[in-house]
Amino acid sequence: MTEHKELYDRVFGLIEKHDQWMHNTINLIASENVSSPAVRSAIVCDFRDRYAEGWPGERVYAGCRYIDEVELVCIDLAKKLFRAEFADVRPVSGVVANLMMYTAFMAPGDRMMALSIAHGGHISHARGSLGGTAGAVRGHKVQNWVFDEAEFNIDVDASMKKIRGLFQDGKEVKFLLFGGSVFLFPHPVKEFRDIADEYGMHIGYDSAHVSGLIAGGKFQDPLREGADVVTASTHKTLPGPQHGIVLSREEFAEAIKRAAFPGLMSNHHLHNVAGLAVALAEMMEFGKDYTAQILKNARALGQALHERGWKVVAEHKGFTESHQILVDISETPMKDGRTVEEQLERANIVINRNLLPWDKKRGRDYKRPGGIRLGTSEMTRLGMRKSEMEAIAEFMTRVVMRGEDVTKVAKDVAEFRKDYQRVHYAFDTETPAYQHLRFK
Ligand code: DSN
Repeated sequence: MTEHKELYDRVFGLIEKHDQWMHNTINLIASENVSSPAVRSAIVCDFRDRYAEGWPGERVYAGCRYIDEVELVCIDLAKKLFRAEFADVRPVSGVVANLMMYTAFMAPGDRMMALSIAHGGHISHARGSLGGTAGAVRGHKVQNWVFDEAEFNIDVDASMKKIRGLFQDGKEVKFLLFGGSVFLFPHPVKEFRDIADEYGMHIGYDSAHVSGLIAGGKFQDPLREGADVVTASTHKTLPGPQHGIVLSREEFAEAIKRAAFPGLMSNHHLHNVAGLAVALAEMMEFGKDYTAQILKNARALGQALHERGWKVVAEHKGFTESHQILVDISETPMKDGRTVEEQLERANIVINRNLLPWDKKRGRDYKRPGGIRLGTSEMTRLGMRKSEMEAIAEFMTRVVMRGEDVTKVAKDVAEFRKDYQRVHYAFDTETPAYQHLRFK
């Protein structure tokens, strides 16, 4: 066997190992999900090898007759699901969707408001000194929303005052961006529509984490509340392929389309557009039930951890109104998010460490933050409900609070997971959730 064939086989061996591990694992990463067998079938189609620059019907490439039809179906489904006048399904990720939004609504260097990373903002919203996409790539001057840490939301009055102060100081603000990566409660979009009109600002909303919940009618409805543009990645609470989407009104369509092509993308991963179309159709059919259960599970997980002595953020507000909960683990025996993340992973429980708003004051950073973020989208998709959330809280408690042997817990987790191996809320509920479709 040649060295190259060995490496080739090794890659497939590692893929198999990963799939087997996922099969035995409780995945609580809030930004992930497991796509349906139908979505997975779509994204391995021949579209993956083709080019189709531009808008359907106006392509730069020949050979797109079926690709165009699929993209038009995808656009149509997106418009229906989100009740949007305009949808562009080309962004290849949530960050590219955000870049399309910045490009369409601002000139390089314009000033914008966004959530700081410590308060849940995404790196693509951040200023240049942090290497954030908005600042480092587009040159935007980023001012942060004033955040009410007790309410875990944007402080409307203080932020309004800040915006007026900026204008008084001659620092014009062009864009108000809502949304983020830690997103427990709906943001106050409608509260800012009047001030946006007064000063001629546009409103954007990054729904990457909550787009599935919005589609299911279970979170806020930013387009109805005053947002001019909504972006998303399509693989978090919306369980599609790794891709992006931009939703808006017809009046902004041309600027957004130009930002996609020729602005930011040559090709736009056509197989994922096919996968997204399938995912959107499944959301139309099953999205309401799916998202209702995600929310119930997030609150149930928060409650179950709280009852076991964990400090879950925003207890007085029922912990969350989304798929996520945030937990301050600084007073647990493990003390920092990285250790908790590593030990839980050894016990077959995958979560991510997360900065808390008050971490910086306590001398912590993202490497050893005081928090963890948990999401219920993927486990809900496997058919789990309240009692399973209690079981998950118990597994986590055994590892983090009681210091039990992680290999013993890992075995118990794998045993528990045996009963949850199919994707629910989908047209095909028979194909195993983590089966690798390999052509031989
Ligand atoms: N950074 C990801 C998250 O976990 O929120 C999204 O890109």
